[in-house]
Amino acid sequence: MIRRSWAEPFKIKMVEHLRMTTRAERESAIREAGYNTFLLRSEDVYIDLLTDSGTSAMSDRQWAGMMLGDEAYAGSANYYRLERAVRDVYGYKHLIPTHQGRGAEHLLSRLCIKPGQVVLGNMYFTTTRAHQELAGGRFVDVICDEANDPDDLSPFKGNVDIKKLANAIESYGAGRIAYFCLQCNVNMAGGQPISLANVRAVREICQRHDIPIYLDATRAVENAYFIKMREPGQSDRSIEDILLEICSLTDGCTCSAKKDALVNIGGFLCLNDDALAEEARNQVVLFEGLHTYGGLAGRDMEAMAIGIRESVQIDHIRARIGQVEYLGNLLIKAGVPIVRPVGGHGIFIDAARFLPHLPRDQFPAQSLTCALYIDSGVRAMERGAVSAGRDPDTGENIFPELELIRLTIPRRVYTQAHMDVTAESVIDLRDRAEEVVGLRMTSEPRYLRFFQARFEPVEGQSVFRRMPARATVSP
Ligand code: PLI
Repeated sequence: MIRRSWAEPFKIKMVEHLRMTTRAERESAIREAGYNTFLLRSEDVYIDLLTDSGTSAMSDRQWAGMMLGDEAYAGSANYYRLERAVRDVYGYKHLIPTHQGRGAEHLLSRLCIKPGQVVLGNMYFTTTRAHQELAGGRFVDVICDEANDPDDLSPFKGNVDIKKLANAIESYGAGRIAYFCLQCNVNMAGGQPISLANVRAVREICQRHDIPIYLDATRAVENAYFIKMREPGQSDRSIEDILLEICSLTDGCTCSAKKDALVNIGGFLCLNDDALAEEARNQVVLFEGLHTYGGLAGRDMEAMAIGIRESVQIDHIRARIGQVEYLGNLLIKAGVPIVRPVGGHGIFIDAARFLPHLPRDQFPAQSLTCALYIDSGVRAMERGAVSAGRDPDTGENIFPELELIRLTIPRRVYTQAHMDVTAESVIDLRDRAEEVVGLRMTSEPRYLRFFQARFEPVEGQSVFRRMPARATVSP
């Protein structure tokens, strides 16, 4: 049978113009931004692959829903529609809306972590771990070893290593473990999924030791798609069905609705336990807003309710992940070192291998994001030592096994031609990688330093050792 191509299940009704810049303008913009792509102005960016967070294009139905915002302070109709959508799609009993994912992480960490406790999980995420640490906890990683090998082709590299989990429970003692933090499509590992069989196994062992599991449901829909496509026995099930089963194996979730759920702002905490939910509803009023809006406008909740239902439609998810795969395949074909298999929300380039001449303490991934921006105006994100930050106990830099940059694909925003231009720029850079110099950090914020840290090249005035002689792909 001939395999047919996928195409987007939508057509474009409105466009947003992009400003074209010259290479000289980009050199100057990145210098002013302290060689940190987070500090660029978006008007200086051509193709913005910084993040898939809050950058989705909303549908006409979502925009129409915005007009149905009930902006009552208490008891907004949109809250109840959101509650129904979350119950239908994720299946949890109690919903506490928050302004975005980290609002939910803050609440969960305050509610469930006592100082000195540990949180186990399948790889850290930056904001999630920061809130666990602020609450006095420490994160312990029990992800499988395959997650740290960009070339390992295992289909579920987000899986928990059950042996590591059992060892951690034995060495810390169940009483010292606040909960298990279960990541889906593990972001820092390259968007790698976890299998349903693995979630069931984690549930079984945690239940035996009375350890609750809280899901980070931020990209759980995309994870459910990988389960359908890759896990034996799952191909006939719907995304909705698989997602409901994942959630049913956990005690609640935090979620950034800015990803899967196709909105520009929003998040939520879900809990099954009545008493814990009551406490969360009480505390949310201190930090986010009343428990029926959690920092969101009524219109935001309406857009989220609609986005949640759109997110599980198979045509949408197939095209979304298909586009990521398309870019990944262009780079794989050209021999660019990326994390494989291609994950759900972006392409992760192995910067340590891309720039092997740069030592880790010169932040090769950070340098590569700058070089890419200068070359073509494509904005990527560092996901290596800068993101990993410092050990909260020793203050030493953490050098994670993976030193990556992420080309993150916003949902329903860019075309295949944008992917082609991006791939051409990456491939061109790979061919003159030795021209890229390292960076030193000149200013380091205390929390989540990757957002606001500033850098300078270790030599010269640019991340390029010398201006390339040949023409580039300036858009
Ligand atoms: O950015 P928030 O506060 O809505 O969500 C935080 C958050 C929680 N979990 C996971 C897995 C995330 O990826 C996440 C945010 N991610 C961002 C901003 C990203 O660029 O990946």
